[in-house]
Amino acid sequence: MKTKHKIPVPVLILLLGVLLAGCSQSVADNKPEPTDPAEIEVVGELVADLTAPPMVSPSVVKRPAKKLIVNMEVVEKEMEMTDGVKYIYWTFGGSVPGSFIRTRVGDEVEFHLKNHPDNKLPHNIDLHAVTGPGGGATSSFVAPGHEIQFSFKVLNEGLYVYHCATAPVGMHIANGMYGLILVEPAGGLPPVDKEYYIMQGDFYTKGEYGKRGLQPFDMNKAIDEDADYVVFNGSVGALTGDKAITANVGETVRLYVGNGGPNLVSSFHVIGEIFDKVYVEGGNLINENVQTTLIPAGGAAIVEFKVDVPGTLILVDHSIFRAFNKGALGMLNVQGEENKRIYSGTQQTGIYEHEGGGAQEMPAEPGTGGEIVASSVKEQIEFGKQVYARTCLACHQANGEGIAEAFPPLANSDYLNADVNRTIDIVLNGKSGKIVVNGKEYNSVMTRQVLSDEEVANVLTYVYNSWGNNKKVVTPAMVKTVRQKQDAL
Ligand code: HEC
Ligand SMILES: [Cu+2]
Repeated sequence: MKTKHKIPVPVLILLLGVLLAGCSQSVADNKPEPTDPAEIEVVGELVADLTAPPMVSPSVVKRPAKKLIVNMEVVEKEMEMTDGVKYIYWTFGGSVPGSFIRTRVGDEVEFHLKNHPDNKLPHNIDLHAVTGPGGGATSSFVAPGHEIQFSFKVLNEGLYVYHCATAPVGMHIANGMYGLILVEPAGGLPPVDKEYYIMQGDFYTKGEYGKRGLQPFDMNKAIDEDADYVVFNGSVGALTGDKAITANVGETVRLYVGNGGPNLVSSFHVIGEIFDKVYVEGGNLINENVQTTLIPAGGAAIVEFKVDVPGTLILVDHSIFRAFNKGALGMLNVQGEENKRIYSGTQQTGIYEHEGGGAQEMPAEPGTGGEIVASSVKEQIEFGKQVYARTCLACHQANGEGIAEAFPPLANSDYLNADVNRTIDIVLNGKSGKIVVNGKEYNSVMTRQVLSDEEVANVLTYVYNSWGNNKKVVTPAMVKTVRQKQDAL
């Protein structure tokens, strides 16, 4: 409010009266907010500015609580895990971790979750910042090509993980379906010079670390917690070299650090720095002068420090083989004047380079089937098993047992065994409506699977030759015939 010193009091009262009567909003801005966040009224609407890691959107600083519209799309896509190694990631917003969401206490989030039409699977979202059933998961289950909307009021400040919670949950998380949502207090967090977003995750692939080609997810290794890759921001080297984060001497740096898991706990450490402040577990408790902070799977921490000397600071999981042999290593490049009073010494580069998998050979053959044509039924079954693991397993489960009421069994399925062309057609074109499998009724939707003739032949040969089915062999020619019939219609 503009007030000058020498306005007579009656005029001031009059002015105030006019303001009160005519402009309720500015009054709302000035009066203190209720202490119970549930009571905070929202003022206007805002579309959330979502950012891919390692960037974060600007602080909410002094903005009032608003209706905050979050538009997030689930995208399943192939990206690089490390040189020559590809992986099919499932992402919130196209990146691992998913887009950073910045809110403040009292915001009313209107969440729009879209599942891209080319995706193969249904997904949902569980936000740890949500007070309500499943953190939103129960209200957000969405099939490919669909959008779902749900709303929640942001009550607790802090840094929270969000993740997919669709069965099999571990697999959705292991494929990269996690991210962070920050809830700032009214007035925002104290200002700093640089802010970054980093999230650790562990990955499980059929091939060992560094084995080339498209590597499918390995359920058994995941259950054994035997990670091939432990990385920051989704891949080896996502924060090194020219992708390192940066700061200048004298600046304060705040890192929003999360751990998506699915399995491993992170001993987060920055080589060459001491955390001046840690918001322990992402909450309100502040610890000072910390060397290494523990970040549980499904948890987060905010760390802050001032960078005093130039050089490269190394971000690691101090379970140190993960850093130097599995990828959990990032870099913060600090530029500026040396300060010999704080640190003097030769600056060497290259001491903390990632070592790679060590003794692993580089095999010549590509990782999975698909592009290679199977030369025998045995090979068809072998390649088909891989297609199954990355395409069908999530719904029909590891041994074709399905999930009661939702996904019919492929094991010993009378429906499957009765008609091979109908089965091919289901894989090519999807299936909806009522069907009866082994005496149980299902009325759901299977989406069209985007696979080559070769892949369909292999996966069905695998299915028919597993779990008590009738051992039929499906050839690419049979798939082609069904596809052509469909195209002719
Ligand atoms: C997104 C989940 C999902 C995925 C992925 C999926 N299915 Fe299905 N599948 C279903 C659902 C749901 C039905 C039942 C559809 C209905 O009720 O009409 C079904 C039905 C079937 C059936 C007929 C019923 C039976 O149990 O015999 C076959 C065969 C089948 N799927 C094979 C596959 C194969 C092979 C793959 C992988 C290439 C696959 N499905 C991928 C969800 C899925
Ligand atoms: Cu998911």
